[in-house]
Amino acid sequence: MLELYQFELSHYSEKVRFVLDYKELPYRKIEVLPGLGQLDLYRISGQRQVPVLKDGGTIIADSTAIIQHLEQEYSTRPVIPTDSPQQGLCLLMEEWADASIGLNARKVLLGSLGQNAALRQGLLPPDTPEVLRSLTDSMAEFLSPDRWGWLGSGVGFSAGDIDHAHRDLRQNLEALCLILKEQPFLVADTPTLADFAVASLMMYVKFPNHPAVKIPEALKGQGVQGLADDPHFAAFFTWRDRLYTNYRRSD
Ligand SMILES: N[C@@H](CCC(=O)N[C@@H](CS)C(=O)NCC(=O)O)C(=O)O
Repeated sequence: MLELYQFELSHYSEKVRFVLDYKELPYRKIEVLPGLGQLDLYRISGQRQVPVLKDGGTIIADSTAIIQHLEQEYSTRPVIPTDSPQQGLCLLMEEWADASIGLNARKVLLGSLGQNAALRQGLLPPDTPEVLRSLTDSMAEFLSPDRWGWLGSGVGFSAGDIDHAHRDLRQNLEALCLILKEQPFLVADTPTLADFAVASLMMYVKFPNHPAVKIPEALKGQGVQGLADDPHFAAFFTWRDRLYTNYRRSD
């Protein structure tokens, strides 16, 4: 059986899980322990990031490489169109989702931890003692991005980086809403890798409320203030949630 080394909370792992589900391929998830578990991952894959797929004797790191492998080896329900312009658009969008949405989403999530107690608490490991939980809340002010300015660019992200990421994501969400107003999916009449990449990489902007995503209940439906709750982007999140309902499998 296929084995996926992953973090449940990783949006790049989510992209692979979404495609595995769409292709109806059974797989076993192996949750990697941040830190120590990544040493084992390094031993098997030569690098320390998730996701990594083990398919028999083949080990593949990187979500894009994994999905290309799946597309080659398992032809049912292809996710990369064969028609040239659509294929080009699909591959471009996937790369844009990985490089732009994925990184900006990480920044805005970090930036909103200071303001959103539900996000902050949901992201703590479930076994965090109560005393540490309340300490995290009383330190919340210090998590606010404008407190980080003095830390410089070497530590976390500066408040300016976070504002910039926010602006980029607003523009991305506007563009996505415009495309999806006219068509059911981003590049074709059926879902493609572009849809799964964009939907998954937006995970940190608004966490999906779907049973297949095994994240703390407190996180489900929560998101980044000013993006997740902006009515202008409701159409995008409704589309994303429908993609989950139709194609993500609960087990
Ligand atoms: N380009 C990679 C990015 C993977 C990535 O950033 N993984 C993160 C989790 S979302 C990770 O493993 N972080 C741990 C680390 O860098 O040590 C892909 O598409 O798979």
